[in-house]
Amino acid sequence: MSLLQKFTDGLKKTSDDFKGNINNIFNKSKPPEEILSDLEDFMISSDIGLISTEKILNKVKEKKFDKQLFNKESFLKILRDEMISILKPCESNNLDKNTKLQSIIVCGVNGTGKTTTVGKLSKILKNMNKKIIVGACDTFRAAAIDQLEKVCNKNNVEVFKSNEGADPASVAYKTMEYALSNKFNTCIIDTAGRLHNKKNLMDEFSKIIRVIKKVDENAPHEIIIVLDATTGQNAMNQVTEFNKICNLSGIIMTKLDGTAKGGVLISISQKFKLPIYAIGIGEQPEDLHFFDAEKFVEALLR
Ligand SMILES: Nc1nc2c(ncn2[C@@H]2O[C@H](COP(=O)(O)OP(=O)(O)OP(=O)(O)O)[C@@H](O)[C@H]2O)c(=O)[nH]1
Ligand SMILES: [Mg+2]
Repeated sequence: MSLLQKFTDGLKKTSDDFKGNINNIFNKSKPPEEILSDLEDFMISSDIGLISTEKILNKVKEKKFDKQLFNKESFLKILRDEMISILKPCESNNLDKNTKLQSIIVCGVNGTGKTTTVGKLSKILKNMNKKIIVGACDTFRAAAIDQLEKVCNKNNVEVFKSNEGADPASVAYKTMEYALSNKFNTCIIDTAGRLHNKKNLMDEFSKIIRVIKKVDENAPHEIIIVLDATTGQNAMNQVTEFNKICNLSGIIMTKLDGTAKGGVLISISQKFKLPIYAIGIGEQPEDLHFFDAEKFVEALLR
């Protein structure tokens, strides 16, 4: 199956929502002002974000509602061009920084899909012939360590673990040491879900970052926040809050298959301009893909 087909299947809910709304707006004959106001409502409720919505509306207005010029097709063209111009600069698959040991910390609030994403990502990197180790730094629950081992073992990816209740920073440190001395190419650290307003948990997260610098002063090479698309605009706050603690280097957005709120990727890109490394469009190990702006937009507006 082509990547476009996978994106199309995965983004079906958002795409159906987009299509349905746009068709409704243009199906009835209405005064231009009403069309404009409906388009504004549609774009805001689709999580495209205020700034992008405004930009698109201005471009639409430039067409002055000449009936010959302004129709669904010309609106779709403006929307497509604007989405690509926002998303394209955020497209990145540069997770191979060519260092001796690439270290990647994965963070986010509870249940966004971090652990499953670590499993999926390790599969992708393994297929790129990388020697990968994953650190089980969510030590709150034994089940979290078991879950990580399960998703990694499927792909023959080694997991470095300690016991339940161990200090996550110490597990991260030991994982890095082990990775360096055993010549791994990539070290991915899975962390526990944490709410940004829980100071002790955020302090613990800072400690993980601090401690691995003792093994490699350039570490971590990446701090990736995993966001759940179904949370819509709340994902924006999560990026803001985690960014206060660390320098996030990129985003992975999961569960784009489970929501009609896929437009949130556009407002996030517009606001933070962080690389989007990958998107999750399903629960299976192969359902994580490097982000491709054109294919994403094409699937959304197909
Ligand atoms: N539909 C869908 N489900 C996903 C996707 N990514 C993850 N999930 C599901 O989301 C649920 C939570 O995933 P986890 O990987 O355990 O999330 P987590 O962030 O590690 O959770 P905590 O460690 O408890 O914070 C699981 O049921 C996953 O299968 C996705 O792209 N699409
Ligand atoms: Mg987890």
